[in-house]
Amino acid sequence: MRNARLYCILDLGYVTEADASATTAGLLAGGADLLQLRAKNKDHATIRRVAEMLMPLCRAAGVPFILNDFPELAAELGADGVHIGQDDGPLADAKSIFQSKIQNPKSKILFGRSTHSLDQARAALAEGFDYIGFGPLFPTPTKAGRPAIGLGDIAAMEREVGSKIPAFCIGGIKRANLSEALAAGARRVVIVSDLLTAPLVESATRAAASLVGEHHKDQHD
Ligand code: 3NM
Repeated sequence: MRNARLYCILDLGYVTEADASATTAGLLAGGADLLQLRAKNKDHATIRRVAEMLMPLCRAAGVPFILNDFPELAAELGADGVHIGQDDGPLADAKSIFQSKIQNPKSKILFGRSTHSLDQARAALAEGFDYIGFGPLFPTPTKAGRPAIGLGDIAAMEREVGSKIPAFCIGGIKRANLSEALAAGARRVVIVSDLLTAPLVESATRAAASLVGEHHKDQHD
């Protein structure tokens, strides 16, 4: 987790259930370091079915499988982590819901929080989250209506928060503008639609992973 640079999301808004496994295999083969299942407006049965297809692929690749929302379902499924938003309550509540349902106690479950400002990023660190998302940097159709926060606070966020827990910049990041985000100080990124809609998911993911990795090497950290 500490070394994760590219966080990919299998978002059922872009990928059909029938294509979920093949697309996930492409993301993993291309170098995703973390994989989240995001399934807004889907029922639990669908989420469970898709998660059960994706989890063995993630496990075989040694990549943590994170469920967006639903700590209870994440525990039942044996996911490696849960990602929650600003409106999903305190970390302590998500943890206790998770703990009440967990079947096989694990040494480490990852809890991630979406943050949309430097203050929210600081708060998530103080609360004890294992990692954060920080964005959206650019306008994005994946979270339509949420205003972009721009690139100006990335450096301060990385200094104050990203130096303590992994912080993934997110929102409207594509291979085409990734260098811009990295130049502004981003060290880890989430890329969703640009990879899911690419004709060749694996090579698109590999290109993104290599851009993040190369930049990182240049920074000597
Ligand atoms: N969360 P894309 S932005 C899921 O800012 C999500 O918290 C965001 O998708 C946040 O790479 C976002 O297609 C969408 O823009 C990311």
